[in-house]
Amino acid sequence: MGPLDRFLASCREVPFVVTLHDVVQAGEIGRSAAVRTRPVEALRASPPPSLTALVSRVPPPASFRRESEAAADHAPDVTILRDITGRSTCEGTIEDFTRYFRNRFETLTRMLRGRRELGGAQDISRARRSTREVRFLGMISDIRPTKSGHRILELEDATDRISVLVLSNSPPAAETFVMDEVVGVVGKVNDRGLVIAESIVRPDVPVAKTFPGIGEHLRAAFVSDIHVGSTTFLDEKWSKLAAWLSSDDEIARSLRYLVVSGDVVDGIGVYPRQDEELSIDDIYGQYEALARMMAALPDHLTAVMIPGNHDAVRPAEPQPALPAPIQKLFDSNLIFAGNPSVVSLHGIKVLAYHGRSMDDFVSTIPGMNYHRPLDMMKDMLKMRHLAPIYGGKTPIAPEAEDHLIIDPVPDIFATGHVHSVGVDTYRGVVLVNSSTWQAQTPYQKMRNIEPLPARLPIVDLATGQAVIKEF
Ligand code: D5M
Ligand code: FE
Ligand code: ZN
Repeated sequence: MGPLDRFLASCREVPFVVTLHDVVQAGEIGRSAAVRTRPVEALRASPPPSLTALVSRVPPPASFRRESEAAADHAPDVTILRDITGRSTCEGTIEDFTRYFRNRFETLTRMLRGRRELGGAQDISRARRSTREVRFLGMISDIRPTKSGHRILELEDATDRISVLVLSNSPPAAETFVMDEVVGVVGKVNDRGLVIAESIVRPDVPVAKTFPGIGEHLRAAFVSDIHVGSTTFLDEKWSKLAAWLSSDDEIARSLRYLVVSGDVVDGIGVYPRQDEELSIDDIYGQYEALARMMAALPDHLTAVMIPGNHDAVRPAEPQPALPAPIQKLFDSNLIFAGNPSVVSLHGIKVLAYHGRSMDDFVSTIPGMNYHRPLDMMKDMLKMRHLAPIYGGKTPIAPEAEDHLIIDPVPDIFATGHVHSVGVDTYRGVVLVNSSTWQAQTPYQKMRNIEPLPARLPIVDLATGQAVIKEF
């Protein structure tokens, strides 16, 4: 047993405090994971490339290029590159947590070791004894202000822990750090064994990439948080959306894919007294209603659907795809994937994540709020982790491999959950937050959360250009 294992096994004194409650709950997570996951299906293997799909990758000569292609002329080309469905192994034991955090630490430090600034990084145990400039990597286990307005970060690796002073007038002071993120530090050790940080390096998206782009203007649209079954589901707005999707509008006709990023129904028993706010109080009834809505969408649209915290799968992330009895209610045109998932659409890598961890960003980072999902998504990319803060509102299942690490860097990163909307880019990654089809709920009113419903972000797969259409 290595030092990191020992340190994790004695978790009472360490940052990711595993209490008896956690262990009991983790057992539950493991059990429900075992019940709910299903075998890998044929869909997950790469489909044989159709002639249409191959041809569509070759850009036509400029003179032939059109502003919009008819999606109906192009076969779907969808491959799930990464998700947990059918691969859950954890039982929620202490060993599982140890293994999970070791995997998270090792994967993120491997990314950091590739950064020039961190060349020759040492173990913390060696860095502590150094008197010169030091470089090391660690997981943040504590963050506290000093009396004079500076900050002290406590960092740990498998060998030791060390205190890092971030002076309020130094460059890293401009950054906000969160518990459990993995960073690299360049600094000098003072005579009291404290490291004065010169720079703090995140795994990040190391270089700005260009959007790969496909040969023609096919598009993908993004929805989430439909909340079918809720009394506040906006059925008239949805009907408008459905009518537009089936219309002759050039953009509508060019939509080849619909990415549905979770909370597709309102669910049952998700929060106290939810029954008072349900128009359909049966979980199958809710998915049946959604299946009818999806079946009414035009055939040229292939939907990929992941679950969210209101859906009928285990709440712990990574969540597997919706279970088979629910999938059976839908047309074959729909592809079910886990939360999160990396899905290739015509070769464009889309990372779809419902976005539950944004609750933890909002409650941890001063100045964050539910209307700034794009800022939180940029932070996730900088940290290369979808849910860096452990032990908050986002339940995490300790899988052998950390599926919440952002790898590969996607071309499009889509979230939902906060019932806001926005599009942006970060170092060449197209960011999409996909609104909601639910009006403000009494709970949101109480928490002062103003939703921005019935907005449809659309991304041109040829250029990465994103627009938002309002209904
Ligand atoms: O989330 C809808 C909105 O409510 C979203 O802005 C997050 C917020 N929300 C949901 N659950 C919580 C908790 N537990 N704390 C704080 N804020 C929350 P939805 O997932 O649709 O219920
Ligand atoms: Fe939601
Ligand atoms: Zn949600």
